[in-house]
Amino acid sequence: AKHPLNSRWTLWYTKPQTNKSENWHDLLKPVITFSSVEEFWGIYNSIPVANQLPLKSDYHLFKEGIRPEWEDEQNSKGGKWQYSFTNKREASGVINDLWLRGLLAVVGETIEDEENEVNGIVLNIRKQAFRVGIWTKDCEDSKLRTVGERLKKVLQLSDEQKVEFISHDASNKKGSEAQIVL
Ligand code: M7G
Repeated sequence: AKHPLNSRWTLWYTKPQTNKSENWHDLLKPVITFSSVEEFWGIYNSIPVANQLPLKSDYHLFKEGIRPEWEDEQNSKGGKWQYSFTNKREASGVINDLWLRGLLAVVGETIEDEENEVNGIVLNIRKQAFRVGIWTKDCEDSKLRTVGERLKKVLQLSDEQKVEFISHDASNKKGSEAQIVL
């Protein structure tokens, strides 16, 4: 028997832009939707691990029905908790495990209690960093703190390694600053 997850999840992939005529929407595609622990592992074991992905690609794991875009109405009032691993040489040894811990905390819904604030998790592979972000429905400080604190634990960060919360509104403006730092 399969062990059902509490929610259904869709894995998305953003492939790197290879020419300037390709826009965000051409590059972002759903890969697969699943709803059991066994399906999760089957998928996880058949896709490239984090440190084998090409530069400028992303993984996104979101609740079914929510597109991993600011424009989706479930995201538009929200934002993201994020951490950037800027020492890529050092991080490439741990990012596979940390990303898996992130995925498990999201599909197992241990990243929050009963707030139902988390829409998904994103991994960005960039030249300067591996970046992990948890996308939330709202920007209300009181509801968000738990998620930020849990993200720090999931990513095994020290007290000095700060996660920051940025609303999607703010990240669409240049020179945006984090609204909360933990
Ligand atoms: P990024 O991947 O969040 O960060 O955004 P990066 O600057 O480290 O690569 C890169 C670019 O992708 C943005 O400037 C947008 O052009 C596009 N983009 C990213 N996201 C998450 C969205 C989105 O949700 N909606 C739209 N329309 N474009 C996006």
